Amino acid sequence: MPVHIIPAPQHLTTTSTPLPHLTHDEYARLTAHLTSWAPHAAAHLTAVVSAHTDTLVSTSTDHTPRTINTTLNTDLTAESFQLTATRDHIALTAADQAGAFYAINALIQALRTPGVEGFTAHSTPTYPTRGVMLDLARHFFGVDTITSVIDVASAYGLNRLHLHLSDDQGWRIEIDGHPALTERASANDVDGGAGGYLTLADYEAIQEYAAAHAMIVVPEIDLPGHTHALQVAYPQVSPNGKPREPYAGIDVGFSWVHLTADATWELLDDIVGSLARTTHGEYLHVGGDEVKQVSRPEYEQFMGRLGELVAAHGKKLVVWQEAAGSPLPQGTQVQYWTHEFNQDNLAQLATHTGVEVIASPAYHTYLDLKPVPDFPLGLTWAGLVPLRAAYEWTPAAAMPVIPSRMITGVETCLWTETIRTPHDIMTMLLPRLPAVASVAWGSPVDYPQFVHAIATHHHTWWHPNGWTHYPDPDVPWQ
Ligand code: TNX
Repeated sequence: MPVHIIPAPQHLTTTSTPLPHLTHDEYARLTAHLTSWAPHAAAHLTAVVSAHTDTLVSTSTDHTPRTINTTLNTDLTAESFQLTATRDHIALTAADQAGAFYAINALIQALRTPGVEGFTAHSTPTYPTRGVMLDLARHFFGVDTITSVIDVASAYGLNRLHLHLSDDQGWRIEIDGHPALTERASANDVDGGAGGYLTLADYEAIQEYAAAHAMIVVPEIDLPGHTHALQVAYPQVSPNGKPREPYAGIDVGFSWVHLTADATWELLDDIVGSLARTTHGEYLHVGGDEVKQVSRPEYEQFMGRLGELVAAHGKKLVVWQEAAGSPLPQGTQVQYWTHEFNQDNLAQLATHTGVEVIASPAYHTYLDLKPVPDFPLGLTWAGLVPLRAAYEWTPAAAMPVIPSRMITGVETCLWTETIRTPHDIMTMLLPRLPAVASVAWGSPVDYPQFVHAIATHHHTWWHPNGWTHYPDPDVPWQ
């Protein structure tokens, strides 16, 4: 059986001879090679092999020990790799640590399939930013669930975990010097439930786990709208200064902070400062979406000032598309999510210089939207996102207003208004996350090959890992 790697490599040749599993000795030699220059890939290989020894390790002695070569080649495109795996040798060349991690993923994917043929793959990501967003604000999820999302996302080549850490319903991260925030604004969710928040130690643990899986974390504090919870803790930053009760519901667009008060900017300086100090990656996401009740000039002035604040704390900015047209610092990433609203400022976005665009068109990437009409979970405001819609699209065609040279990323989003458990998360992510991840990688294979790969090589592995999936009717599940 030919190998089916997801995301599919741009170049793949197969040999006709089967690829026997590696023996303990071969894994040990491969791990030792990698440890010297790609320790995360080595550790990942060790972890997967020890969790799945019975299915991944051969005890047979019917082939002579393979030659094993690994090479760092910094002339390759960032995160890319070349991998040959046959009964005689394993040769792995990677541009960097991330490339080595993805090569190991490809090897593991291949070895999961009994009787798979040997192969050579050359694989290079098309978009440098490949993300998954998890909304912790509507429902809160802790470290264990977040690390399982990292497991799934990194297995399919995503390199960014965007955490939506504040919204009307709750505040989800500890901020240095402001215990009141998490004491007063975290114990709530869309059901009026217990909520919760990440301590700074949790946040550090998540970032370390992400780094070990070739991912960075981008925290989002949504401003100036989606801020009801912030105002529950700090009424002095609300437009009228009045106390507020926790909000359990799923409306959007009704809250905003006082845009110019000193109290607002002093608090934001502390919040951005704490996040900047505790975030390893170079980006902070500061929202900017769905601010329906302030004038456009006031909004743009606020976003411009917020951009300066983030830059003063040494970070680059990510914002939702509504912020296009505001004075944004060079290097800002603007995250596109819909063409239903905001046509004017999308046109403005196209004229920005030094700004990048991340493609998150809801119709293809919002995995909180239902895959079929009668699905028990999910929203429908932008229609349905069946598996095919998550796979068959291109960023350029989905965002016709945006010049393709500006597009540097693809991100899939999981909002959690209707998502309550870790099982709900996996059901919405699988099998659609590998589909969006394939678009982000720029995989060349067509949809029938993708669903065949899911059916024959992939889902059998999900359940032993505790990952549930939606049985999309397009997939010939076996
Ligand atoms: C729109 S996308 C939102 C979120 C909702 C989501 C539900 C965006 C920037 N804002 O507040 O949770 O739709 O799909």
